Amino acid sequence: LKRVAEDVKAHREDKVPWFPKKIRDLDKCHHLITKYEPDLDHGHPGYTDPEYRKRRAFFTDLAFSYREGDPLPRVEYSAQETATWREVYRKLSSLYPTHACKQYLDAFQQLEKYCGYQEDSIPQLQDVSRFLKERTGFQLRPAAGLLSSRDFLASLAFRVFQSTQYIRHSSSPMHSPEPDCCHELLGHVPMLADKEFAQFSQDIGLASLGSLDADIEKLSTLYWFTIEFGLCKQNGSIKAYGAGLLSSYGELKFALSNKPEYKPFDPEVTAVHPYQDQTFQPVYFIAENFEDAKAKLQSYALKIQKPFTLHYDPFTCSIEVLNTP
Ligand code: HBI
Ligand code: FE
Repeated sequence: LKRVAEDVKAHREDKVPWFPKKIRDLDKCHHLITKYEPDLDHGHPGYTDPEYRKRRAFFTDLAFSYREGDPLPRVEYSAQETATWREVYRKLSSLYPTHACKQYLDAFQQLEKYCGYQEDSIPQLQDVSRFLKERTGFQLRPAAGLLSSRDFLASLAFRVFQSTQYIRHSSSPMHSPEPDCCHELLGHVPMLADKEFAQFSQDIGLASLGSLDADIEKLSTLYWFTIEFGLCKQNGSIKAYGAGLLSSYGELKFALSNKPEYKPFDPEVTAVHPYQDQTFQPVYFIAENFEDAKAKLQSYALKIQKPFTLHYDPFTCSIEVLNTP
């Protein structure tokens, strides 16, 4: 009996990775994947631009000194940065009416009306976060760059979206190897204002808490083919809801052309499908609608083996751990 108890204890201590239990714990969820950064990636358009790298160091400091509860830092963007935003905003917003799903279009209109979305200035994370909090309870916190999947997904469990605040290099307005504020503000933010989509995002986050690396990998792949590159059916046609599509002029057109392959969204299949982060996706997964995608994801999440059950308490924004062995 003692032996069994020790095994259970060992299982608990060795096999369950640490995870945040309260929103303040997200201060520890900031591990970066640095391979696409301008200081390290020789192919980055900012690699040979010391000014850009200096500017990026400023944003890195802002993100790393942020603590839960601080006001989101407001940034004064340069004329060059604003010009990059303008070009991205103009090109992309010309495609949205025909390519984006209706949830996106509704939210985008609201963001233009109430949140300062326009081509002449980059919206402030603080204003956007306040807007989202009123709609779906989602809030933003500044991130220094591409975060580890585990940390990034964990924050979604608390309806916190870790958002970069810097903008891509001016020499390459139509493409960025890393997430930047164009990707976050034009790709992610409008969808996070939709209730159903917000719940879907939080559910992926909750499923990730305390999961083993192999399950984190599958959840990241699900995240990739839905939140980043998802398509959905709408009134008999196919529309985009994924942020990677809605922030990429080239891929948004490609995804809705007759070139790629389409498959129905099915978590079991989608979670193990190989994906591309260097070129356009050869395959996209189509959701019937968000309610259906959410139900399918929830039954997938129930099958992830964990030695406890988790409950999110929305009043305290914390995780309750139940039935530990
Ligand atoms: N980090 N800052 C940031 N933004 C993302 O969109 C993001 C991330 N890390 C991982 C990630 N997305 C996904 O590709 C999954 O691995 C979760
Ligand atoms: Fe993203």
